[in-house]
This record gives sequence, C-alpha cells and structure tokens, in this order.
Amino acid sequence: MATSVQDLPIVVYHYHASPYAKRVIWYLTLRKIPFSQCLQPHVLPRPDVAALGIAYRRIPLMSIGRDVYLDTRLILNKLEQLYPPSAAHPSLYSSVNPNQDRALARLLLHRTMSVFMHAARLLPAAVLSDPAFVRDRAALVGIEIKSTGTDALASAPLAPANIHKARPEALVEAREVIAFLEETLLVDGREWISSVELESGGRTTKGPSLVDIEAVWLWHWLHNIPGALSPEVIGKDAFPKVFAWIERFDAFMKEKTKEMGKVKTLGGDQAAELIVRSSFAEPEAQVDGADPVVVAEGFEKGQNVRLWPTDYGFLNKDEGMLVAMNKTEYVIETQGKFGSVRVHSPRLGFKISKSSGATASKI
Ligand SMILES: N[C@@H](CCC(=O)N[C@@H](CS)C(=O)NCC(=O)O)C(=O)O
Repeated sequence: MATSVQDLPIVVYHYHASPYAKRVIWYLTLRKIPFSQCLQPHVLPRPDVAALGIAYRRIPLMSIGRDVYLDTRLILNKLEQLYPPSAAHPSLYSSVNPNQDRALARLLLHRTMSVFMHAARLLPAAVLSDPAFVRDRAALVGIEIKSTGTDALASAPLAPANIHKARPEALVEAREVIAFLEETLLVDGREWISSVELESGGRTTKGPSLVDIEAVWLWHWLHNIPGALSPEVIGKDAFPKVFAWIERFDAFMKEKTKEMGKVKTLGGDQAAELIVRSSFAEPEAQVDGADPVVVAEGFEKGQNVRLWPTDYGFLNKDEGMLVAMNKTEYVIETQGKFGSVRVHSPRLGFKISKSSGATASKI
C-alpha cells in the first residue's frame, strides 16, 4: 500500500490538440502535480484505452493509481479533493475569496462548455480535410456512416458543406461568450480574472486562477488555429481585452510548462500495466440505497452494468461491475488486458443500465 495518494502515478490519456485535455494539463502544471501522459490518436480506435477495458471514447481520461476518471469535470474535482492546497501544490483560487472563485470557475466552465459544439464547427476546412476524421466525429454524435461513396459524408456535421452552413451561427454563439468576458470580468483591464500567488525559483508571481482556466480554454484553442475565428467578427479590434488576456495566458503557461520539465510519455501497455499494478487512490465506495434512481431501478453493487455519457460519445458504452453510485459519481470495475481497474464517471451527464455482462461495445 502506498503511503499517500500523492505518491501514486497519474497518467493523462490525451492528444495535444484537445482543449479539454489542456485544462487538466494546465491545472496539473500550475499546481505542480507530476504526471505522465499516454498520447492518443485523434480518431478511434484507441487500443491503449481498450487495454484498460474501457470503451469510453472521449479525451481526456486520467488515472490516479488504479482509479481511472472520465470527464474533466470529475477529473478536476478529484484533483481538488485528493490534492488539497499545500506548500508543494498551491491553490488555484485567490486567497481573498476562494469560495467565490470556486463558484465562478464552475459557472464559467458551464457557460464555456455550452458552446463547445458550436466552437467545433469553427474549425477551418484545412483541419477537416481528412474524411476519416469527419466520419469519426459524426459517430461521436451518433451518426454512423457506413458507406464510402461520394455522398457518404453528407450527413456528417463536420462535412465541408455543413460547417460552411453552420459557421455564421457558430460565430454568433462564440461572440456572445467573448463579449460577456470583455464587458464584465475583464472590463477594468485586469491581468487575470482572479489572480493567485505562484512561486517559482524563490520568487512569487501573480498568475491565473482556475477561474481564468475555465474561461480561457476554448478561446485559447480557437485563437491558436489559423482561420478558426473570423477577425472581423471575433477579433482584437472588437475584443482587445479578451485577446490580450488569451495571449498573456498563453505566454504564462509556456513559461510554467518549461519550468515543469519534460513530461514522461508512456506507451499504452506500459501505462496500463503501471495503472493495474498501483494501489487504489480511493477506498471502495458503495451504492447508495437511498438514491432515487437506485430505489426506482433496483441497482445493486456487484451487478453488471453499462455506463455511457448522454450528450455525445454515447455509442461507446462501457461494460463492468457496479462498485458505487452516489450523489456525484458512478464507479464500475472493468477488466483490461493486465487486470481490472475502477472507472469513475460523473453522475450528471452519464447514465447506467443493467446488462447481461457481455463485453464492452465499440472498442
Ligand atoms: N465532457 C467531456 C468532454 C470531452 C470532449 O469533448 N473531448 C473531446 C476532445 S477535446 C473529444 O473527446 N472528442 C472526441 C474524441 O477525441 O474522440 C469532458 O469534460 O471531459
């Protein structure tokens, strides 16, 4: 048994272009929490994830010891819980009003996530030139394209004709959130929405808080893809404070990433073996017998269940043994190539159903 949860290895499964994964990596970097990465292809299949017995297809996933966490909302909550602020791992909330920061970070994340699908439609044609990517992302939203004929991609949301049509609306949706930042949280010309004290090389500097991370990630992503934003609609002229803040954030994170040093990259089998041979990060939780869904549907610990996200990526359902179900999460045990792991998902935005125990779908 490891002496402390903080001695357990953390592995982030991601690809560099993922803005969701960036949030987690920036968080780990600013809080000086060491981690390794297992780099994934942009499209399915992802055999490294399948090696953990996991069919979930979204990126990122993160393990702490032998527990694997799905969805960045749960990942960041777990890191907050398992890595409370300390001298080694600074808090990312301002010391002046941490609870207000906590609330603001959550609200901003919610608002930013609400436009993610629109933002994805701002990707320029050059990024969407690979039909395999367009087909893969259609499956992400439940549209399975089997044929390879010339019109095959017509129903894919990211097919050229469809994104061309969706772009004006997507720009308007994005502009609304950016205008909100320009006109409210950044209006007084401040450096960060909420700043925190971060130490490096014996010197304390003011840096961005989690509030900034939750507000910036989507716009940082698009700003760094040439052609994604139309400068005459969403650009520096209309939103000088937002763009200066995005660029300040980018420069700050580049510096911190350099300070953190090279992140170790693990191969899929290497990562899976490391995870399976680690201790669990958390004690085994239970199925809450008073939970309204447990009462209504009779879920029991130890039974086989399916688990999937309800918004997108729902064709890829996990299959495992129900370990826990409580107010905030589902936990199932999956069987991978080298042994079993506990897979945690948020309760909100995910669903389970009873299953006969067949193997996971769509690996
Ligand atoms: N709610 C999820 C969303 C994650 C998400 O949408 N990730 C994107 C990459 S940025 C994704 O999985 N795209 C499809 C894929 O890579 O298979 C989370 O917070 O983790």
